[in-house]
Amino acid sequence: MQNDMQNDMQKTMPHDIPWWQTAVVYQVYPRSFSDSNFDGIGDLEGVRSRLDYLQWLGVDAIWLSPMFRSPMADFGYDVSDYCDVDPVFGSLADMDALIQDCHSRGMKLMLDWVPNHTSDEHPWFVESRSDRTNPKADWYVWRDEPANNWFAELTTGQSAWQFDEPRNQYYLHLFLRQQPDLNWDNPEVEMAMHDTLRFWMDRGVDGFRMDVIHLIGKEIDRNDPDEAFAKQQGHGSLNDVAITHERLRAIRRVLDEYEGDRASVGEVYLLDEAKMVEYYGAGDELHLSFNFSFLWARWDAPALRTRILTTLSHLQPRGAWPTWVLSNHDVPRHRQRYGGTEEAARVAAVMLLTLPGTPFVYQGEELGLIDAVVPPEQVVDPGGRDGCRAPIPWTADADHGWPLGSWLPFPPEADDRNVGTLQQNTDSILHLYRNLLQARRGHPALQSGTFSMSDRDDDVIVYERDGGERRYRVVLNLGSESLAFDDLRGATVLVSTVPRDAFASFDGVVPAQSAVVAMVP
Ligand code: TEU
Ligand code: CA
Repeated sequence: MQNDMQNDMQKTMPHDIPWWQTAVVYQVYPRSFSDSNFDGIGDLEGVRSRLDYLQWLGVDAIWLSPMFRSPMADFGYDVSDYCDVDPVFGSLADMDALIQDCHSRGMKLMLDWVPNHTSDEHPWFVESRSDRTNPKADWYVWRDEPANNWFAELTTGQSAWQFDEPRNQYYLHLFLRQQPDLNWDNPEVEMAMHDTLRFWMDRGVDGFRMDVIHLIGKEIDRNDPDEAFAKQQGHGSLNDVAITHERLRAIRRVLDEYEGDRASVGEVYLLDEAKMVEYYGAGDELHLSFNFSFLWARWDAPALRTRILTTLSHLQPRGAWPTWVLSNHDVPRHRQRYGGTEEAARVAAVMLLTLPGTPFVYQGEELGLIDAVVPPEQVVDPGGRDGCRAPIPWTADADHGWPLGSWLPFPPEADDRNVGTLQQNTDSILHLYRNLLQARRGHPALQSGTFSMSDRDDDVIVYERDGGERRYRVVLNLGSESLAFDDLRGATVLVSTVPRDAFASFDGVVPAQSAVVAMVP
């Protein structure tokens, strides 16, 4: 084992570790999770009714994608009131009940704060666009001419500037034109947005996933030299300016006004670990940041080893805590990206849940889902992301727990890949996720032990987590040949992606396309 990736994560005893470091966070995309009133759209009561399931699975925290009031041009990422719940999802009273029920089960709840832009139906924008002198005139980014060459996301090759009457000016929108960018250079905007955080922390939420948080600082009156290259994806993944860090420190101070480790995880959509890590600041900006370089890595052992080691080499010297994410509501599900086999999805689950840092599980990945095939007439997302947002199949019945249908078609194989069916089969991928979550709780070294990766150049990723008293070896065999580890003969296997005879002693052999977590004898 190489020792160069050792870190001092384990030096803190488990009880000193904040919840967001040991937790497994489960992303709920509320439209597609569970529908309580049978209008075909998931809702807050639906989430609440499934907390038994999430507790059975063993997750520690929920990140709830936006449930704020919204015209739904971007399915909730276009907010028209940060301090209310959209009627399609329920009411503020439903949110209070959800927060309380999570807490009574020892689960944390994080909301999805959308600070870069509002909906064009937000009263702030309605006022701002009405003329050039109203009190909100400077709350958005207005110019007489497009101030730069930036492209919008979620549309192909569309300018990020939209002409608007009656101001006879252009406004900036890095996403849809129904999502005007807020002007964070205006201190009134910054204060108003801080108050939206306080509103929810007063109601008890434990933290926030912060949507495209690296965009709240911009150098607007400047062309981007790489923009032509970025035409297909938009300006977002190129934007990285110093002022954002000052604003993140101010946001951190708002979180720190509250008791109880209120946490932030930023969607820093920069495909470069060295840039991404800056958003942790000196421990005074984000608590956690997503890591899209890892998410987009190929299912290939050398590529993954490189991304893991690169990530840790940037984070560890700063004491920044890593996150690991394979799927979310914006990208094709990872089983699909990794070639479609369940074997790969199982090995990926072991990797996700044993790397050093906070793992995020996207609803449905524990069922091994791939994306729904959405026929052209059923496409609703302008960004082409409907497939990964398909509703969760709860039962093997024809309606899969959505009695009057659902807003999107079900994923493939829903007759077999549904919660009810997989719960009954202890060899299922769902039970694998559950076993991994149990193993993390029973063996805290898997949460916060040191990490060291074996130096190899084959199709197998091998690393150890060391808790001081016990060492655990994780073997991820992505290759096509089985591999024998002599020193693991007789070891206790905590988790295996292939069924094993519980009474037989471990022979140290890890078959092709499989993974184990073993206690080193
Ligand atoms: O996503 C930001 C983001 O980087 C995506 O737009 C990504 O580039 C795109 O989905 C291609 O994969 C966040 C939210 O997660 C997304 O759902 C929103 O649409 C977007 O911000 C705007 O709020
Ligand atoms: Ca509903």
